[in-house]
Amino acid sequence: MKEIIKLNAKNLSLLPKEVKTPAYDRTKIKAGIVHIGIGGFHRSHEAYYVDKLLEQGSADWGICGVALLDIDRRIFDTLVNQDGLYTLMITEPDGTLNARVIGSIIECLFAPSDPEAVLEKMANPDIKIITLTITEGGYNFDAATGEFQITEPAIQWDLNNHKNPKTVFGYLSQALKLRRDRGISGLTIQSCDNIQKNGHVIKKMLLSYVKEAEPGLISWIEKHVTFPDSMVDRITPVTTLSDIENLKNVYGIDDAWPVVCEPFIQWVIEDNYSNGRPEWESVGVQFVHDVSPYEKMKISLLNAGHSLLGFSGSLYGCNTIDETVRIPLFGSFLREFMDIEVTPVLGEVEGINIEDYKDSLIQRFGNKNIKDKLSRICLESSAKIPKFLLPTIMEQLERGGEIKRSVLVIAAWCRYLELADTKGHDYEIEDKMGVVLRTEALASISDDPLAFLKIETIFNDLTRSKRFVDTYLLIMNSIRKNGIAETIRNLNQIVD
Ligand code: CS2
Repeated sequence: MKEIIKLNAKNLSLLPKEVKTPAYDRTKIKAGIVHIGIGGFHRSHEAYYVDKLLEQGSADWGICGVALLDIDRRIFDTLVNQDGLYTLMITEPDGTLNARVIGSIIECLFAPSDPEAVLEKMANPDIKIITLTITEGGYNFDAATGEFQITEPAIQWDLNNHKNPKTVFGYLSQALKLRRDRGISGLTIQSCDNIQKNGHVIKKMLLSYVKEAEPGLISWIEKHVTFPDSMVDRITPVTTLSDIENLKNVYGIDDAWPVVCEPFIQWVIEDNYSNGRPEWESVGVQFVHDVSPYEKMKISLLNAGHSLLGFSGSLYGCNTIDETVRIPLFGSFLREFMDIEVTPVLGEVEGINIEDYKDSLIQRFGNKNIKDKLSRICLESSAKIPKFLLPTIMEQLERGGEIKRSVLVIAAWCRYLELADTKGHDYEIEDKMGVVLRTEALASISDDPLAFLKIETIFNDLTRSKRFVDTYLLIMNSIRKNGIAETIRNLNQIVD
């Protein structure tokens, strides 16, 4: 029987030779980055790039990972038990598995039990960058107005409990205040979430918070802190028990929380750092003057494409992205959505051939060894859809372009909410706005057909567009009556 080795620093040298392990002395690495949100995506993306960087000898750029929320306790405990180590299971389309133990997370902190340690760490002069993966919903802005939601209970808590905050805004503002009061240099705050102009957004949200919490700090932030925009990409499904078993069976590694991901990886960043940065370009990161075209392309093709497959695939009874995209009806529908509705709103993207990019997305989605569950894609859609899809609909409405495929995604989302948890439909609603979503989706069957679209914090005033509303009603009606497949098949007849 294969010997099973528990993953930790002491056992690294015992792992099989085929598994790449950190080639650097982790005890000599200093943390230069604090990262908030040590979920799967951070561990497949930034932590991987930093691991490669440390391999090249940049010893000042290790990561201190912060688990911010109570629900992050499990990942925190797991990483602490494994000395910050975990296995990245990079899975090729042909099934080849490349396992790499990542060593770049050299410290971990759990904010709910020691907020002071987190504030002190962020204020430490060695820390030059704070990066964030706090999800699209974590930025706390009203999708309709784009304004910071100051009345949110957690934000109100932070305003009254400066030393014991709960949100990223409370932490950042107090840490920046400590830096200013102690005469320490500013730093860079870098969002790694899928939001267009993510740097601008975090800056605007943070300053709105600071205006209430510490108004005197605003000018210092303006002068000493930068917020680069960035586009991030690597498909990272939720780790399953069978991934954990697979790692044991193939390599004999006992890792309580490995991360599975595709081989593709991309990070395009605006070169705007206030206090130095690693030489990320030496490990494949691309620095550009304006990230917007890259972000827009990625979010409106990849992320919105995911949502399209997520809802329509779920209604059809599929479980994963690869399974859905490989059904010709859905694969071609996705491609039409990309070609007819998204491509016209994208400008030139330097160095990228959009046709090739779309081809590669469809191939990446089809990687049958990345079992990316539709449930992951559909969760928290109230935060995703306004960023991934609504901008495309709005631009197409303005330019008189087609919208029916994008609108079908909204109707499929509403139908998904109507059916969730009913007999024969085992999908769940995992969304901060879940109760409102479900209530309004159900109300749209009986009371007011537009009830769902009238959720203003998501759809703003889109119901004022007659073309949008008419298209939606026709498609919704057909999905309810004939199902998703028939509706896609006959879409050109349903809406001219
Ligand atoms: C997905 C993303 O959450 C989602 O809906 O579209 O997590 C996607 O897999 C990543 O952004 C890929 O880079």
